This record gives sequence, structure tokens and C-alpha cells, in this order.
Amino acid sequence: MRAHSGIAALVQPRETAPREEDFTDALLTGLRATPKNIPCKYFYDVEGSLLFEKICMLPEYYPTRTELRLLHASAHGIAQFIGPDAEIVGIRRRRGRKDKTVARCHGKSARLFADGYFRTLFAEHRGGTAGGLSGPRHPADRRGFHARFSLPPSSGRRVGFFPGSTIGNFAPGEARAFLANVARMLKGGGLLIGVDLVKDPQILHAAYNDKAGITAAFNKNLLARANREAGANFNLAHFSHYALYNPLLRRIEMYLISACDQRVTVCGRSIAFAEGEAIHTEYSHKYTVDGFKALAASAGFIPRQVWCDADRLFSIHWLETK
Ligand code: AVJ
Repeated sequence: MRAHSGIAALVQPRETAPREEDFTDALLTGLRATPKNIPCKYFYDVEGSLLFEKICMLPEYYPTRTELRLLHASAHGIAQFIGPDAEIVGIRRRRGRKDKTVARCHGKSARLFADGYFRTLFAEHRGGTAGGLSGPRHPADRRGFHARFSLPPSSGRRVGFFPGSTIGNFAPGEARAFLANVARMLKGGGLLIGVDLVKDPQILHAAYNDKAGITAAFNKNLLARANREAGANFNLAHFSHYALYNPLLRRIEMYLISACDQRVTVCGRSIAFAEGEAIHTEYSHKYTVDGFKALAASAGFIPRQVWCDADRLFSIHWLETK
């Protein structure tokens, strides 16, 4: 399916039809498991998506602005690899009926983001000027996406665009499986993917423990959402945000920690929490440039180019399919 703008959504074939009860089911399953967990895809309801947009603008959260600057600074080189006749495909992971509004928001901002960026890329590539586009924009920024350029007609060569280091939410094995799937869907084309890098743990720690407490609110929103949508009665004051960088597994690990022995009702079921007990909520894996290239190669891609910022905080990889 090709959108009018030239940006189509690539839907993962493995995803099944969404159901209303998905969140409640996943919540009950996760909270009955040992250790307890809530899948990170449930962060992004309307509240959570707004909190995430705030995270992206935090002084400590370097990935978004670094990636945007890098995309802009590397636009000419990126455009050379993409070529003039590609069909740019935004890759989305999130779907779900309960998440419909959110999915729409996400889809829309992702599309605006990709559209704006690739219009800039192509305009620069062809020596034009992108009307109204003077620099990198935050995805939430609606200004600047009205460039008068249209993408060149598609020759059927597909280029995937997967920014934001969302790939980091997968464990490396899952990431390989996901990339192998994407490689199949993009056969004959390529993938432009943003990947957060291994770095000084202090920088990582600060990025997921911001002073304003927005990441804590984002994490706790899972419990607030459970109260709103899954008939739960979590007392948010009785849980705390805990995020750390695990340098051996090269990932941020995010948890909600129970401050006391307590029982919480979720959809009519009583769940016990011991003092200090953790609910795992997210992993955010970090890669070295070579480590990610090796992962991409093991998924069937040919790594062709990498762009990094001067501080080596973030990377953008151009991967080709065989
Ligand atoms: C959207 C998955 C890339 O891992 O940095 C931000 C989500 N979690 N702060 C990340 C997130 C806490 C983000 N990703």
C-alpha cells in the first residue's frame, strides 16, 4: 500500500489482529509471572506518548536531538545511498485496537517525520531547496513539514526508515529476527536505521533518570494506564521508578519497585507485591558500531555505511539487502 505522500506503512506480517482486552491480558500475565513484567509497547497510550515527546526534549535525553542533527548533517551522503527512485517506507512496530488513537498519533508523527526528512534529503540531493525547511525538526514540531517537493516516482526499490533506536527494545536475538523479517520485505532495497551507542554509563544513567522526573512519570504511566483501562487500583505513590545501565549486557533496564508489602487488584484479581519487588518494564539495548553491523549482517543485510556524531553518542546505519 502506497500513501499519497510516497510514504507507506510496512506492517509486520507476524502481527495478529488486535483485541480490546490485549492490555488487560498482558498485564495479568506479566504480573503473575516471575519476575513480574509489563511489556514496553504499552507505554504509548495518549498520556504515555505525550510524556515520551517530553522525554525527547529533555536536556539529559540526547538520542532524539543527536539523531536529528546527524540526519541533517549527513543528509547529502544518505541521499546518495538511497538514490533518486526509492519508495521510502516508515517501519512501525505498534498496532492494536486499544492503542488505536496512539497508533494513529505515532503513525502520523512518524510519517511527518520521515516525510519532512526525506523531502529535505531529496531536495538537497537534487540541488533544490526545501521550502520552509531550514534545519532538523523535532517529530512533535508540526512546522516545517510543508515542503513543496514531492518524492520521485517509485521504481519499486524500497527503502525502510526506522529511526529512534526503537530496535534497542528488542533483545539481540529478537532484533536479529526482526531485522531478518525487514530484510525480506525490503529485498532489493535498503534500510536506514538509528541505533543508540554504548557510552559512558553516567551519560546513559542521566538520560533515563532525568531531574524533572519525566522518565519516572513515563514509567509509572503503565500503572496509571492499568488504573484507567484494566480496572486496577495501583497507588502510584507506592511504586518508584528505577533505571540502571547494565554494562555487561549493554542495556538500560527499567523497573517499577514496590515501596512496601501491598496487594493490588487488577481486573478483579488480587496481586501481591513484596517490599522492594520489581516489575520489569523496559530494556533499551546499546550497541557498538561493529556490534550492530555484525548483528545486521547475521540478519541478512550488507552493512554499507555508518554515520556517527562527533561525540559518538548515536549512529545511523545504511544497510542493503542482498
Ligand atoms: C523509544 C525505545 C528508543 O529506549 O530510549 C525513553 C524509550 N524509555 N526513556 C529508549 C525510552 C525511557 C526509548 N525508545
